[in-house]
Amino acid sequence: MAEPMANPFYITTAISYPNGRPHIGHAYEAIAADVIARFQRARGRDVRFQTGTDEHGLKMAQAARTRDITPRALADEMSAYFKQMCGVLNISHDRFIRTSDADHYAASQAIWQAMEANGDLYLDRYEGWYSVRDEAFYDEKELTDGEGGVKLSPQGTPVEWTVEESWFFRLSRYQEPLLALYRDQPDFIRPESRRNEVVSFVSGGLSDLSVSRTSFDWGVPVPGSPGHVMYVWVDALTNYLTGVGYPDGGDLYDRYWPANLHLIGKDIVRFHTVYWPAFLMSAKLPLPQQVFGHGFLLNKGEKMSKSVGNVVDPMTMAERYGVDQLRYFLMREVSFGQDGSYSHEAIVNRANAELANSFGNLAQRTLSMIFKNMDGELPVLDRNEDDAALVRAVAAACLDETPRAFEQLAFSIGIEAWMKAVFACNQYVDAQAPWALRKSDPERMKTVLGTLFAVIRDLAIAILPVIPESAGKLLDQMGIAPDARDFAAIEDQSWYDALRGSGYRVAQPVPLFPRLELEQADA
Ligand code: ME8
Repeated sequence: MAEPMANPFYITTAISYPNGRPHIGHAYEAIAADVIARFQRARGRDVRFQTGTDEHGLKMAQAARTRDITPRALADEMSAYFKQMCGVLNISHDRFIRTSDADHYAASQAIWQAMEANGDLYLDRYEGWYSVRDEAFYDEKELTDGEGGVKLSPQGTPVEWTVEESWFFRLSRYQEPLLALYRDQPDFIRPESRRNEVVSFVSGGLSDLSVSRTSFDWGVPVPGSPGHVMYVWVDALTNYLTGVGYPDGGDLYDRYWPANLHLIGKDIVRFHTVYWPAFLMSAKLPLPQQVFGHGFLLNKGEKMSKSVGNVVDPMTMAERYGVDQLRYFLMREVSFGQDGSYSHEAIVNRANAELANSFGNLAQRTLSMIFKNMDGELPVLDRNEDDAALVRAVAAACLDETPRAFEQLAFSIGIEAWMKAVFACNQYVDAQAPWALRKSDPERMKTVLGTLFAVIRDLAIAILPVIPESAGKLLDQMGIAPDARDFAAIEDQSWYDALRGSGYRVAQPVPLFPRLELEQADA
């Protein structure tokens, strides 16, 4: 077993704008980060996992104004839904940060002062294009013409001409250091396609960045500059530092900074791979190891939007399909890093075929045959070559192929390897036909079922990061202790005899995955 507290791993999601309720894209990111966090814990790493809400800025201020409430009241109300979503989806975060938290103001002001001390902040007048929806400034050359003479950002959102006094960050100074970073740390931006976009953007030259606003006051006050609040992205990005105790330092900071992975969506890669490392360099702080920009989820191939009316509430989906079915589908179906599509049919078919019919059925029939035909008692194993081949195939998937893919964040590939091992088990059941052996060769039946019990335990541990509740319930039924559910446990060969010797008996198993109905009102 790995040493406790060895090898820290700090992972963060983006912090979401709580200007409305969470949508399935937010759920997707939280689930992916949770799978990574659980996977790394099972690898023996000392994981810290942070998620939360990004509460300042004009977008929040405007959303609050349309409802005639304060931005803080809107943030309180909506942030609670994001927190609730994390609970429902079984997200194992260590901290849910809100940028309105007091320690976050202190951290944002500290990084500001560090950048100022480095000579990177100056006061000037901002004149240019701003998109409230993206909370982003754009150069004229990036814009396109929309309908009715409206100018649009590269994200397709309307921009407004803005003129105000502003603090500027000398981003232009950081072009060379950033290009050197992308060169020296080739994995800093993943996937490759996002890296190429950023390299080409930065190679084109960087303008200084407007980093304060005077036209509204919903933000972190700029130290020593009354009337200015920080540009929302300065404080938003700093959340990753706040969560580990910056600027005071201490145990959390020493263990977890720099972060190992910022997991974010593809639309905000520029903020995380250009602005954020530049701010950190300016403040003389170590840089995160990696920023991964995942793809977008599309509803039947279409972008979600409130006006199209296809924004799906993840809580409703979890209730309809089951939390683990939803988690499994999202990680299995979408090639991580690319956009992916979901539909009622696709979720139902995937959950039924792979969770209910393949893995669930394998576990159900094995445990119930041991319960009925063997009084629940695990046999002494006398394995032949067929049995050994199955054990090898499952071990190869659970200890090698699946974790290797997960380490690379190639979840669909890792789950596919796991599923192949499940298929191999089902083929083995069909070929060995333990129900027939019951009469013809009861000793052989026992070995077959004991072998299946052993490999199902490995399969359940390997898939635990993806479907923690149902794989956990299965392991409970199998008498596997919660502290023996990691990759080190899979490698340990002594568990089976220990469990057999402990007097453990298989009870009547409880089904794990109900079959979902396809013919229902469409989602
Ligand atoms: O961008 N599919 O917040 P946000 C997948 N506050 N992911 C999606 C998605 C979709 N359809 N739509 C959005 C913000 N996301 C900022 C982040 S971080 C310091 C500040 C992802 O609520 C999006 O890419 O608009 C982002 O990673 C996250 O959801 C929150 O988006």
